[in-house]
Amino acid sequence: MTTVITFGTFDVLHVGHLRILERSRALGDRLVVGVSSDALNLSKKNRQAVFSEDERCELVASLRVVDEVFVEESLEQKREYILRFGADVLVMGDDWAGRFDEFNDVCRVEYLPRTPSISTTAVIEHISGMSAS
Ligand code: C2G
Repeated sequence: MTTVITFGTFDVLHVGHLRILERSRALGDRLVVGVSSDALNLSKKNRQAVFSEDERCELVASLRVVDEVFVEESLEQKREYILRFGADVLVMGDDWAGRFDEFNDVCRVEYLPRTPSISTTAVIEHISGMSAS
């Protein structure tokens, strides 16, 4: 059984998130997703997530390609998470390319191309523009 692990905030869930989760799952038999806590997201993005960590976990867990979800408390615990879930593959979007190569000793590390032209920030800005019109 090949376990794949990936991480993210997954705020305002969109097809860019879905595509990397689908592609991650396709690399193994089981996909475990670490969803950033509200505190971790604030420290990474300098803004509150639109949806709470509970809601973001619920949405990600509802996806057919996701087998297990947990709350990612810090970027520094990645090795612990990889070992806890027995992950054979760590997948991240290529905006993180190279950042997690240190884990090559415990799992395969794959960086997949981001889905172009969509981001949580762009979706928020688009909706904000709509409400103004
Ligand atoms: N992503 C993507 N295409 C997009 C947007 C996002 O492939 N258009 C990918 C990102 O590369 C990431 C995942 O979707 O692998 C989740 O993206 P975010 O929710 O923005 O998460 P991020 O802030 O990158 O958090 O421990 C690592 C961090 O928790 C990752």
